[in-house]
Amino acid sequence: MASLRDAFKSKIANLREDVDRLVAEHGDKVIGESTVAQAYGGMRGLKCMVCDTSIVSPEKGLILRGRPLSELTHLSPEQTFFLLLTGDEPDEAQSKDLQTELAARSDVPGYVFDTIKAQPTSSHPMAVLTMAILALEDKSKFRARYNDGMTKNEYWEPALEDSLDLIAKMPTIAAAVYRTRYELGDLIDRDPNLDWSANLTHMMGVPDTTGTLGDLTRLYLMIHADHEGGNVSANLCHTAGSALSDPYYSVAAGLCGLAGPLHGLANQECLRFHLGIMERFGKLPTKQELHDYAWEVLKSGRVIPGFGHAVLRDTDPRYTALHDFAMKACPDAELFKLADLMYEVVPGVLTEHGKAKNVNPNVDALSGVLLYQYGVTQPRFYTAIFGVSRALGMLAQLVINRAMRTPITRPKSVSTAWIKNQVGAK
Ligand code: CMX
Repeated sequence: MASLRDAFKSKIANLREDVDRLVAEHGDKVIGESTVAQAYGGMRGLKCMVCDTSIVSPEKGLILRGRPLSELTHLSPEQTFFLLLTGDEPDEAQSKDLQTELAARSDVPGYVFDTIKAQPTSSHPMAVLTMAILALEDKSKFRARYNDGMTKNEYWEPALEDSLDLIAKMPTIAAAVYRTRYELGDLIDRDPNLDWSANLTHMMGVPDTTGTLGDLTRLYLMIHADHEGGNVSANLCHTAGSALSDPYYSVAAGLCGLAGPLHGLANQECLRFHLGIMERFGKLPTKQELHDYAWEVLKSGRVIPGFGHAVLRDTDPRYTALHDFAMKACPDAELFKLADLMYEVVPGVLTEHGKAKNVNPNVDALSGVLLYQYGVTQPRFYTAIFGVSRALGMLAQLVINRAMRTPITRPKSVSTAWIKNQVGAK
């Protein structure tokens, strides 16, 4: 049985050889072009970076290591990290080994809790989570080894060490942010009998009234882990890491992007949107009422959170995974019924509106509803839970990039005057 480290190590030589040959033999071949619209339009669709952990197909959605998400939702988040990093699903012994390793690394130094407690309760949980991760940076083995001198070939080893340390501590840190930020009393110790996911909600102090809280947490943390390389959080982590900023800095950079309302914060916005509707109508609205309200929102210049996507052009399979779960766990919950009503009404309204390229729901249309239903009733915390999960994907990508000796990111920017000159515009 090879541990995660050995399993990944055994792949590196082949990966390097493969890519070195590809670049040597085909380095000058064109794989895409960039247009003026892309340069001004958030580089949408521009093929200029590599990510082997997952891809997002506009029609099929998330595909992890060549397999659609729908085939993989049985995996725990830790097993997903193994898969993302090595390309292989871990066997039972490897899964157990990784669990044990994460448990052994889970202690968080006291000064990290002090950092969390020092922030005012007005601070957003994402800001506090990011600060807490930066407080841990002094423990970076990557930075220590770099300062001592190491070759490029060795970068991946301390990068993986830092990644495992950080992943192991993320639930404890996030739970401390939650309990401190919402003044819920003393911090709760990790339960050695629970896995990485279940420990997060256990340490948050969320009561498990149905015995299925662990299942929801595992699913939530699994489906949010990775979404190829170009999304804001993964891209920011990648760019910071390419400068050889260590994994703590790099994940913090990614989380700062995740905190934006068009990206990870959409889950908070979406739940607030749902609660706002319930408050306004005092009951489940009729289809007509929801239709009119959606139009009111659009006319006021706001977006309808939980719908649309930069890459997807169909219903997000992460939404489908959560929907399947909700159908079993809370089919009669009012908020779930509202989410279903939104699914019936909003795509039509967005189609009439005529702007959004994708009128279907994304993961955020349901993720907050489920958390709320299970007793996590503070929407501002939702993105922090997303962050715990997204750290897995960001770090798998980062370790692979250090193993592949990926150089510093430095695309070329051009000026508007240059573009005008280039295309012959006045
Ligand atoms: N409500 C209203 N308008 C929307 C919309 C929505 N849900 N989705 C897209 N549009 C609008 C855009 O704002 C844009 O308008 P302008 O031309 O006036 O700027 C137009 O439709 C075209 O946008 P697009 O090309 O379809 O989508 P983008 O790639 O620009 O943006 C996204 C993608 C996700 C930011 C956008 O769909 C949105 O704001 N959705 C709501 C927020 C949300 O749910 N975000 C979560 C994304 C999930 C994830 O990060 O994985």
